[in-house]
Amino acid sequence: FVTAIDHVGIAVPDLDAAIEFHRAHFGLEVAHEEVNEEQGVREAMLRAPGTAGTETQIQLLAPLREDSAIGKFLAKSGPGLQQLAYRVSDVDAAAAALREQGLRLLYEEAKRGTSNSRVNFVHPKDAGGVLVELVEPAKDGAPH
Ligand code: V0V
Repeated sequence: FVTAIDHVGIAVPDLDAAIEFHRAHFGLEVAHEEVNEEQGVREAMLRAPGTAGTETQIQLLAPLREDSAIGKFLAKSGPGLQQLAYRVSDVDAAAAALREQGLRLLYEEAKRGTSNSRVNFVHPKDAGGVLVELVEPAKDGAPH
């Protein structure tokens, strides 16, 4: 049910500084930026120049609060890779299939992710130490 690697998420203390770092050293462009209050993040999706935005992107995640997922991650592990996100066509079906296989999903129901996508997560302890996100993109056709 995985159709693509949607994005790789990096926890950063300062979003603007991280955007500038990835622009200056790797030439990545900002495809999208938003605040997700529920997840406690200010975030940006970055893409390689000239790509439409359907390719794998880099998600920079900065905490809005210390007690958010990213705030806790930074306090414990420091800046770095925080998540791997698989694109799926149906997040509810994907979550149900993985639950059936004995993996713990973090949410009972999918939550709102970037650009009105629907997301759920596999617990990192059930996925080889990797926080795996499942992303069902919004149906409006906007890539991100
Ligand atoms: C924690 N652990 C991780 C981890 N976070 N391992 C790998 N990758 C991570 N990102 C380890 C941690 O070191 C512990 O291992 C163990 O899991 C339990 O951690 P904990 O400290 O007890 O738990 P918390 O309170 O740090 O919570 C961890 C989870 C939390 C994964 C449950 O971060 C969470 O709910 N994440 C899902 C939401 C999220 O990440 N939102 C921000 C992105 P030891 O020490 O016991 O061995 S928002 C987003 O992605 C959006 C909007 C989007 O893409 O659209």
